[in-house]
Amino acid sequence: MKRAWWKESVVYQIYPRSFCDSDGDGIGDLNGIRSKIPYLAKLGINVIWLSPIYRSPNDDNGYDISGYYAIMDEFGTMEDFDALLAEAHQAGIRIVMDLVVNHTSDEHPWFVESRSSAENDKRDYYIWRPAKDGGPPTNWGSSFSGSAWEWDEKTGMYYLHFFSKKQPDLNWSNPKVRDEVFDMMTWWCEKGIDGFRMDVISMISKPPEPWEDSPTEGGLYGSPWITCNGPHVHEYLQEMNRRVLSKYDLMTVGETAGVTLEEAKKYANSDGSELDMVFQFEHVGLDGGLSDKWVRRKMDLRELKENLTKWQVGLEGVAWNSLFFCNHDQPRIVSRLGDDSPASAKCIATMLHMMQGTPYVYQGEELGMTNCPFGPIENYRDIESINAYRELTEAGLREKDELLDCIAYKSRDNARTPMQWTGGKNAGFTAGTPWIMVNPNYQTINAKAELQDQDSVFYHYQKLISLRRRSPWSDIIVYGHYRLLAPEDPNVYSYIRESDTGKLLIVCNLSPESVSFRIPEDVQWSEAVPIVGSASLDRILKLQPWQAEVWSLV
Ligand code: TEU
Repeated sequence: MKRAWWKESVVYQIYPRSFCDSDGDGIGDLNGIRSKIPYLAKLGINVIWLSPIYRSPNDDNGYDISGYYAIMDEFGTMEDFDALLAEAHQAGIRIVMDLVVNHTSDEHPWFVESRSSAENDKRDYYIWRPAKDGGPPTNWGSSFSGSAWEWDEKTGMYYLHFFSKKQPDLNWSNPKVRDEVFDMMTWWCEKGIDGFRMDVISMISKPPEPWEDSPTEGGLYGSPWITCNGPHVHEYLQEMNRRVLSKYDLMTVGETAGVTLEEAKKYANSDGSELDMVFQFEHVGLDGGLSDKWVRRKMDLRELKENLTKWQVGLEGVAWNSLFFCNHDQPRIVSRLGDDSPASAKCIATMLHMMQGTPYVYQGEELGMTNCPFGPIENYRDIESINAYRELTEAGLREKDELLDCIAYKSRDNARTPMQWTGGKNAGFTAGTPWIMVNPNYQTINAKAELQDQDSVFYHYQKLISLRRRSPWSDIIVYGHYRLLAPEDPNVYSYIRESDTGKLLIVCNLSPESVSFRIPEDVQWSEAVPIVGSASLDRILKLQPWQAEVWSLV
């Protein structure tokens, strides 16, 4: 298997708006991030993925870009970015930018021109269509509720937006759009960045025309996810690779909503013609996926083991996995799969970080930060949650309290509460008024307290990262073969990792109960050396709630 720095890395995702505010405006910023480089170096990560920092009106918190060559006013200046990049590189940490090119903000100059007249030379930078039967061209819905088509009075046509109406979709079939995007990517690469996370990159090639309505699946509109994995998406990415990516030493990861294992083998194939890896979402859809997000189904461990194993085995030697449960769009995994306890946070982390693939740690995950008790809908800030609540209750499709309970469990805002640095005012995030409420548990869950506690979640993540990046078992953890054990066990996730340099056994009791677990007879057990945890070496293990163990078997 080809070796690469990005396969041997651990990535830390920063949502700048909520990470660290240096100037007291209640919003995180680049200088705040720079002040935390020593903290990140101590954790041991070696790549930062920055959620968008470009100029934006923040209809979708930066995922609506109005200027690709400028820094968002609230986050600072281009000089602040240059200083951050230099300091991160000085600390041995690479910086990967968030590339949002499926759509722009409606305040981007391209769209301002495009909507100014049907004859404007940027008209075809976006997707305009006439009304059909007096209404939108299709029944497609936006991921943020409402129709995916917005009527524009000035030129008497609709434009397409699979996200908010302030996020018009770019027309990737227009070679001038591809030229603009590739030029912008080159400009950032020439500044010395180390890669891109590509926002909804599986959506850039729209379905073949003529466009038809899509199934409403019990909702008011057709699913927006029909546009995933479109007919030309791989052509566009191969062109991007030829014209930009192949010219630099980059890490690239595609956010590929709706991707299947077979499609992932194309996006992240090991011949290097497209991307290095993708984010797939099947595992985080097991308790309610893209189309039925607002449910509170429990994540079943056997289903989770089956799905993660499918990806571990399916991509081995063919492509590369990204390993995540948390990001700025997902609720906190310690609340979703764990029971909010530090023990459950550590157990889940061990289960994930010993797998094959590049792990992603989302800000606060290394502290065991939990979902937030927001209460009324007025305390939320996320356009997706707010719009869903309004649309589904006004249409009578969902009862208010029941839907609010689901939003409390799944809202993206659970991941966007301020990073908890201390037990002091606003958790040490800002000296001002935070843009979103601070999780009330900040006095018990915060970086300052955990840095003083060798048994904290922070030091457990530090150990897992160290095992992967610089230990006698690094080669097995990064490149070793994965083999699932005990697929039917409802509480324990156990698997083997092995390469020609050795073999590891991982056993995680992902339940709040004490359980027994029999080490399979074919596992050679007598010389096992514990490297995480310290269970006895009996063949029948007595595991405490959330107990996770890793042994070297040879
Ligand atoms: O997310 C794409 C996406 O599918 C999200 O809607 C996500 O899957 C969903 O919220 C989970 O329930 C990307 C960005 O990560 C997200 O923050 C942006 O809002 C979105 O694209 C539009 O840029």
